[in-house]
Amino acid sequence: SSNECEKDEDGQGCPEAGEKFRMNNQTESFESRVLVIYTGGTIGMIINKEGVLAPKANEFENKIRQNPLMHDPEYLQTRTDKMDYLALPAVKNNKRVLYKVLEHESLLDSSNMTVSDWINIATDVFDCYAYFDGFVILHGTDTLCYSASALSFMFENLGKTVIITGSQISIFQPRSDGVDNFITSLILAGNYVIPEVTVYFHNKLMRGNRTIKTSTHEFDAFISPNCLPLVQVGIEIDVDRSAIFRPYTIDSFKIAKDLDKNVGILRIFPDITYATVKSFLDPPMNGVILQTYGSGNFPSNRTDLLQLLKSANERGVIIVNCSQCSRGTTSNIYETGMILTNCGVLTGFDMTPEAALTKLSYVLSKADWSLEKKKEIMLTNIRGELTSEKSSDKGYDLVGAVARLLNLTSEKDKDDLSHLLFPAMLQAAVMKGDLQRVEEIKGYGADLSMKDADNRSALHIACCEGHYDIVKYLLLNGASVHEKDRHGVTPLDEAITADACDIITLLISTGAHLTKDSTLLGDLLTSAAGRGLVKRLESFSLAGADLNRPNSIGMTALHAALLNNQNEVVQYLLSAKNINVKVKDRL
Ligand code: ASN
Repeated sequence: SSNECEKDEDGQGCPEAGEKFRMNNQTESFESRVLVIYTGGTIGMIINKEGVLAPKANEFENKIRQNPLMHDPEYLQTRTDKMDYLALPAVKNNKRVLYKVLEHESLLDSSNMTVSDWINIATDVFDCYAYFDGFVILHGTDTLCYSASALSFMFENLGKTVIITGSQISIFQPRSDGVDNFITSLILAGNYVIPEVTVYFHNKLMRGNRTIKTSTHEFDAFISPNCLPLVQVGIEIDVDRSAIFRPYTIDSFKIAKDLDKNVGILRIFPDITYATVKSFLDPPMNGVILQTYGSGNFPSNRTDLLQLLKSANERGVIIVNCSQCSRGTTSNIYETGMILTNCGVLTGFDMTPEAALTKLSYVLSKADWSLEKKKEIMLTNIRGELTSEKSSDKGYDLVGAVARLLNLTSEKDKDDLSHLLFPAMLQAAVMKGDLQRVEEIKGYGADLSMKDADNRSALHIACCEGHYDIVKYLLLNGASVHEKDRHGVTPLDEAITADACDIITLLISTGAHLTKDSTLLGDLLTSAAGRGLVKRLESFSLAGADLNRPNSIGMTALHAALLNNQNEVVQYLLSAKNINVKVKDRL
């Protein structure tokens, strides 16, 4: 729809805004890039002249640069390419995180956040999507759960890690909780592909749309009452990969910028008046989250209110029933719950009020969806925000069976075993091109996005071997196009090397993009042209490469083809779109 910003033709996001981050610098395979979007909040506040905490423009990055815990200036000094990023100090067994800070024009206490600020954040992520491995959003804690929930719905087919964090004490004060929240968020965003909007706070990474703020003063300010954390951080970083909610679509990253503001949360209390409920449901209200008692119960003797709900539903207002309790789900076990269903009120399962409200706002804005479809989506788990009754059937527990045989009992042992068994089984099946076997292995409880010791996933291998059907199956089952192996190779790089055009097209439709910096890409193009590899150049072009991209000495593919008498390549290049025949090399 017109309010969705899609990627431009070369797959590199909206160029004007993201252009400043185009990769003119080499990123090594042991490095990753993270964009930090600083929106305000206590985390960056400084005591002002009046003696109170407030955000101050153009101060955050300067102060961070002076803090050796957050920036290691020496690391980038040795580089010849004058990279002006910040570099996190080295962390054992992790990639070196290089990061940029994008500061919002007006820094906000998050109580001032509005829908338009969510759109600004979403647009920043979208514009810079191709240039970074992950994103960290610094945000005030007060409305952080609303923003996290809203962004989770606004981001469609998200493939990269987005972490929102903040703090209770400013990062510039000695007892700050912000230092760990910031540094660990950077480490997680730079090292793990967790394609969700998440919240990192006090040693836990939680699904954003599952969080609620529960404390005004404790460092442990957020909980995820109905969903275990995705990552627990202690001495080790313990990622629960099976808990990650992945997109199961062949579609690229988009943002939905239109949210319906005519929504609200109505908390029921004893003796709430007819007038209050009536005025709440009156036009222009389009959607209401009803916060009811316990497991979704409503006073069944209030026929006056029930009639109001019924007629609002008949007018097309979507009403969703969520509990006032944070833990647990709404259900129809009592008569006092069932009566709401009879009035057309939808169950909200275990959604938080923030998630339910922002989801409703997102769903209502979809002009091309029918009212029936909007209601159906409200009942469906679309971003991991609810646990419905239809929980997935895990199938045969292969790891459990092998663990019993080997007398392995702890969860840690079983987890290690699954990381040994499944990647090996999957790789053997994928190598053979045996899709049926891959499906069987999934039935044994395998997470198809698991990686081996070299960080290679089943998708890498399927691309490298050119098995289109398996690539498609893996993508439809949550495999990530953004995972890089130990050498920084992506599934798209593999498909290019295999000249598998159909796979390249499929990966691009799923949001894959080239990750090589400009000159490295130029080197690859000139090398292919010099060797007469027309097909390879076609593959690069299909993957979004500009065939004019020069190599390190300013030579293009056309130069290399002419120099090496590769006539077929010359003909191909001259017939290609937008080839520049006038470009001069450095000599
Ligand atoms: N009032 C602050 C905010 O939400 C609270 C915080 O960040 N801890 O911006």
